[in-house]
Amino acid sequence: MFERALKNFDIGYLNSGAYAHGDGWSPTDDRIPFDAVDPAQDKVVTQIAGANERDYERVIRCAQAAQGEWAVVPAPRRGELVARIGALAAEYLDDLAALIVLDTGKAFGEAKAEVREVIDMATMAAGQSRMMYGSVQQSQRSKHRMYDQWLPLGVVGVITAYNFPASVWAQNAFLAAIGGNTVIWKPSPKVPLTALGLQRICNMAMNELELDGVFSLIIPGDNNVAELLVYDTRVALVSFTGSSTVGRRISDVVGSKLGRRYLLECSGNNGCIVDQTADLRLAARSIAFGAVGTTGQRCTSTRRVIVQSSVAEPLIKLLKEAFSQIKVGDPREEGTLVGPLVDRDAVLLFERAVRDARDAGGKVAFGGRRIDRPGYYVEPTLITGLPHDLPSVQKETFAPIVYVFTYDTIEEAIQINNAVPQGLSSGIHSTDLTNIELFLSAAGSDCGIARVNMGTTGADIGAAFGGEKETGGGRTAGSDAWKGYMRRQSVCVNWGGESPWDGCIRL
Ligand code: UN1
Repeated sequence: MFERALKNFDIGYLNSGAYAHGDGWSPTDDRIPFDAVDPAQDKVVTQIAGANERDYERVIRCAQAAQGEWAVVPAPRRGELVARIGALAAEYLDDLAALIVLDTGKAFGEAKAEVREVIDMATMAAGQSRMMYGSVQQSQRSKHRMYDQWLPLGVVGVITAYNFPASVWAQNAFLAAIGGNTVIWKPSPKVPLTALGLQRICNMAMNELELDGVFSLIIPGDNNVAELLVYDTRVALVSFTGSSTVGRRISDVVGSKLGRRYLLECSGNNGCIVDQTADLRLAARSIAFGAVGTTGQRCTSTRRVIVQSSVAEPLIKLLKEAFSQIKVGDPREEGTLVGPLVDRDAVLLFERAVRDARDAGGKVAFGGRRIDRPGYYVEPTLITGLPHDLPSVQKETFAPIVYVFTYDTIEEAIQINNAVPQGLSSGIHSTDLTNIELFLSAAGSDCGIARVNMGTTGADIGAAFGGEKETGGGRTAGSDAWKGYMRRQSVCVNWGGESPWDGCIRL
């Protein structure tokens, strides 16, 4: 299946790392190649000729030239292009999922779910393309009509992380495209295969519909070329998914030029409160998957369980039971729920977080070790007995580690939930209406996402996705997130043939 996926997407031994529509794929010679590594086996799958500065220049020029034409294509027709990409993603679902597995090592079922998210995003964006409404306002002037309209921004740069190599691009790129923007994608070089596959699908759709230059790709092996996109004033909006450290730099650089925009979806550090009225089995199931799904490498992963003291013991017991059922292994093997971490560095960060916890007096209640086999495997890990304000708990470690804290009052639980610099996702497991409503009130969770009796991961694309504080404040995906990719214009039309100056100016 993996061989077939590579073949179907024309992925060979050395692959071009840049595509500009109208100009095609960049040459591979004279570029510094880098490896595409399968983390499940620690094996090189193929190589990418890292895009260089000249490639970037070609890509931005083509994207800019195409944008003028794309902006005046009727929005529903733009939606048709996105819908076609969605239909092709459905046709190539297994192949795309195979590329995601090769890139990330996530379980095949999870990879397929990610492709489905791409398809769903396409369906939603295509529908949205007919519903980019602006409101009508009441003018105080006689015979004047006043309304909002939404117009394209220009070229949009989309920088994505390794953990969701397909869906995060779709969340951004499809909304940007229906909004009349052309899109340059800069994926993480850790996951180049999925990007190559999706670009080929975009090319098929663009050729079929004769709508050129909307989606292009740049995969540099080093950050200097990626920085060009961030500094380039020809790029109107930079949407970035990744760490808060990089997000902060992007906000500094992009924000320093007034008129340029950024949309940030950075680190999470997500808490899940479990009170004494909760269905503990349901809580344990959703916490377990929230902690270990995608090997804990989601910005929405459940990292902190905040449990009422009286139910801490039974919940920890259930969590251990759940963790012991989770099959960690090669994503190709039947029944694997958790694959490897993305690379060796990620394993070192996991080990450091466990060491920090032990040094601070924490108890490793489950897991805590790397697994001795080729590839970057670690055990799902449960840690208890730490103070919630420990520095290593305050930062995001992309690994399947969950910390358990206890509390006495619900106010205390909410305070612990909010006492981290990040503000992406949060949850409460409870059957007490007052506790639930307090958690959802202005005195409750300070995060962009609040979940009741469910896990912190697995965002529904129909909702806006993103978070507060160091998560960066951006929103992608559903609800009215499309507005973030457009500019608002307040229009006023005088249709009466009179002006307020008629009394003093006679012409
Ligand atoms: C991310 O982890 O960077 O809802 C974003 C979820 C995923 C998150 C993707 N769609 O858990």
